[in-house]
Amino acid sequence: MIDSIMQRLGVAESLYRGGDYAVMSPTDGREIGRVQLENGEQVAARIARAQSAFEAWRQVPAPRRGELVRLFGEQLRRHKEDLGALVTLECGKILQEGLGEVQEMIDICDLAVGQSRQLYGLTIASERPGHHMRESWHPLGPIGLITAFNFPVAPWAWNAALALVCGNSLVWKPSEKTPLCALACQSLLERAMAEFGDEAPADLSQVVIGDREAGERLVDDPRIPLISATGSTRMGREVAPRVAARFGRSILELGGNNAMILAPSADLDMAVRAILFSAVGTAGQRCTTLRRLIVHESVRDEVVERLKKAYAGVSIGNPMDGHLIGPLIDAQAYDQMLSVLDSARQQGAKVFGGERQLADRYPDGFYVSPAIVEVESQNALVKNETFAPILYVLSYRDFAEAVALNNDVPQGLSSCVFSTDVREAEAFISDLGSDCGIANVNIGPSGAEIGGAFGGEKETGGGRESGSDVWKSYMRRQTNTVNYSRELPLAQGIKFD
Ligand code: UN1
Repeated sequence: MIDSIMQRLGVAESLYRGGDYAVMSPTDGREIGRVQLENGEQVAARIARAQSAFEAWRQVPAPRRGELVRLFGEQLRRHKEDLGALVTLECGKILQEGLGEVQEMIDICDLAVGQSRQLYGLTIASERPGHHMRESWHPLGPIGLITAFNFPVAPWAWNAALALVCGNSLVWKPSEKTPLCALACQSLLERAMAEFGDEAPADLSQVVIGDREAGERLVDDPRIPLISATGSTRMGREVAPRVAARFGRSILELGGNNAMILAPSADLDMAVRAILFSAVGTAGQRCTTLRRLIVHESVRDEVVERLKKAYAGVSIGNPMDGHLIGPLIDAQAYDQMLSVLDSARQQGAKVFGGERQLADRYPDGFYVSPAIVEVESQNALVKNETFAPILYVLSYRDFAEAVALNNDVPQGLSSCVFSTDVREAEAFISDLGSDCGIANVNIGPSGAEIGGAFGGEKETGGGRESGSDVWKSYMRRQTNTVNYSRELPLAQGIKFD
């Protein structure tokens, strides 16, 4: 199956069979490819080529650059099924979600095409007669992209589509767990480039398959003015100071510990459906996964009962076969989940679910039933992000206490409230409400649309990707003052003669 998919996506066999680094499918633990890891020298050579590509690409008018992204979007539409299936095979999310991820890529391409005609600045009133002042935006340089296994294609596309229309070249280091998806995206982009013609330089976009050494080389290179990295807070803690040390910029999209406040006035049917999708979808491996349910004490028992029923009915199995929950990425993720659940039990929490599934059928695939963990307080375990389907349940009495619990974690990505009380809903998204980058009302915390800015505060890293005015992050801002008079008045009223 992998060969026919890769063939249709245009990836040469030598790229995914030739190397000595094995790529496993989490669906059954079997090898689906072998790639070659690149060393630091090879990465440095790529960066040099990216620099030349940037110098050519920035000369192409922005709306023309948009045309390349439009063609790329067409390729994605044409190959949505194959790329979605590859995402499923390589990272284990269910096919519906694999396709959804490709849809996010298509959507961001559409947004970027429109944006390519709107890279506009400002005109600003000058204090001096006969002067114009304005602000303009210029291409930035080769952009370094680092992405995680759980969303192997969409976050790259959020960055790439915008960075390309903004006139930049790309060097992408995907997770070592999902290199085949990256090779496939690169191949589709190259097809779009071939259709587009000579204006697109050959090394406009490159993929670095590598490990830590390759990543460090990219992060430390002063020719890369911006690093956009998606991954764990631990990764961000290493990347951010290294980039800052050379005065580079970074966009960081790191860990989340996303909560839902469930108020007594809420539509409970809707809330239970939202919890199910956001807590167990993607087997709990989204950065926006619902990890904490802060439920009013008056509805707690009813909600937990309904959730247990819903959890018991959810089908777990091979993500290609129409189930709702696929496997965890690997044995390490499974061990991590187990050890967290053990600690929770030792601390007196009530644990439901969290057992290995289908071990007979898939001895090397790590399927688990999603877990509900009822805790007394928001302790250290709850404050830590475990990348697995564990939903902690906490209860509250008054709304201010619930908001305080929502905010009392180190991460600040996504959050939501389910309430039909307009005062609570508005308070939650007010200055005094949720401290997260995303705060929703009567919608779960995951599954954001690309039109909004995506990212979060505190240990989530502060970066924003996708929609809104995020394109500005991929450009450099310039303030221009033009004197069209015959005088030379100085600012601040200074006389200098
Ligand atoms: C991630 O898990 O890294 O909001 C990104 C969502 C998706 C993106 C998740 N649009 O869940």
